[in-house]
Amino acid sequence: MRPTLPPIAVTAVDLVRVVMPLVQPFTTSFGRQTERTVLLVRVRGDGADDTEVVGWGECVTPAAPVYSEEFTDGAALVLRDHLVPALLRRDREVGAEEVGTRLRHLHGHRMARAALEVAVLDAQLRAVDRPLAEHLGAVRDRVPAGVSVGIPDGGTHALLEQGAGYLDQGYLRIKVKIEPGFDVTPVTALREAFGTECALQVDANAAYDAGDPDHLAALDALDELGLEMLEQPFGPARLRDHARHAARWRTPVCLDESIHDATDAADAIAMGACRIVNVKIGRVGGLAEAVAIRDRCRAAGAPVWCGGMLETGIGRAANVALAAIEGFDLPADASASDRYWSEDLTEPFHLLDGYLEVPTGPGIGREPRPEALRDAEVERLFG
Ligand code: OSB
Ligand code: MG
Repeated sequence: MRPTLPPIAVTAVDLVRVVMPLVQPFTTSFGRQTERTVLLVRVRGDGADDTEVVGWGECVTPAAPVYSEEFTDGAALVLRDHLVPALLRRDREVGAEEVGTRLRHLHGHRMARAALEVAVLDAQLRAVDRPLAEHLGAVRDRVPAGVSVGIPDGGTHALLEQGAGYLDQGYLRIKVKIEPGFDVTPVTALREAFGTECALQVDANAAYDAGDPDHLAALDALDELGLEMLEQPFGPARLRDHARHAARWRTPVCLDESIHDATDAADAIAMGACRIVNVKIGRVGGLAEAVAIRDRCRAAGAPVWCGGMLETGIGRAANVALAAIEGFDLPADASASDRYWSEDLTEPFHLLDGYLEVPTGPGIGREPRPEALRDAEVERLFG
């Protein structure tokens, strides 16, 4: 990342909430979602020559603390009462690095921080008319797209139907959400239906207990299926469980929930808890940390890939820019807009031969369509 962007003089920070219905329910081992309450951070400021710029960031928190401790109402509160005041207390001239340094004394709330970091960076980049991907050092103009398939209401049969649909559309790999009771049978069926024409991986979202012999038997059976990876079988803090079983499995373990920063990633790889790391801008507190994780993983020889949190076009634009940098060679959980929304908040992302195009406009290269914001709830945090 090039650190030379001029700061912006922030004139206002707003939280914008938009409720977005998903095109179909998304069920994981931690619950069933039918809509997302999208929390956007909007930063307004003056660039170097006093032109007004607006920057956007999407806070990827779920409504409830089911994926990690973070949840949307908590993120809104911590942004309002702590993060934004600490960022602007002494000086309203800021750059994205300040979101790291001025907030160093505050713990956690990485998704909230990340939204603020991306919004500030988006504004800075728009002020100098530079795309985020270029700023990050992108090495490709399109990124390979995977699709994350939730646990379907209709069981294995529905999973096969959905899988076939996504393969027809051209997705380059399928990730299936699993939980105890929905694992070996559906994933085996998918393997048998589509053979090895399709890269297949699974994500347990921490649903398995390494002390339960039935859980371990299911994971051992999945290990026979030649999957690309097994994502986060055990709890976020259960690194020793991951290491113990990863050593027996052929399938590489990928960690998602366990990895909060570059040190977590290096430690997890060093102890054998994973061989692959899922990088999410929100989960790790922003783009700077996401790039630092890439650096540490590369030094350790571990592949990384860009995960998703059912983002709208705002969050996806940042994800796709990140997925375009060196080291992000595996397909991202970045699907086309129509996989999530009947109408995205922004100009949509389309699947082209299994890829999403990296935005080329200034900043993240996407902004909410004004009509999409019409019914939004807006709260002023600063200015
Ligand atoms: O574990 O990767 C996950 C969505 C919400 C919370 C956690 C996860 C996910 C996904 C969605 O898998 C991926 C996407 O945005 O397409
Ligand atoms: Mg995951």
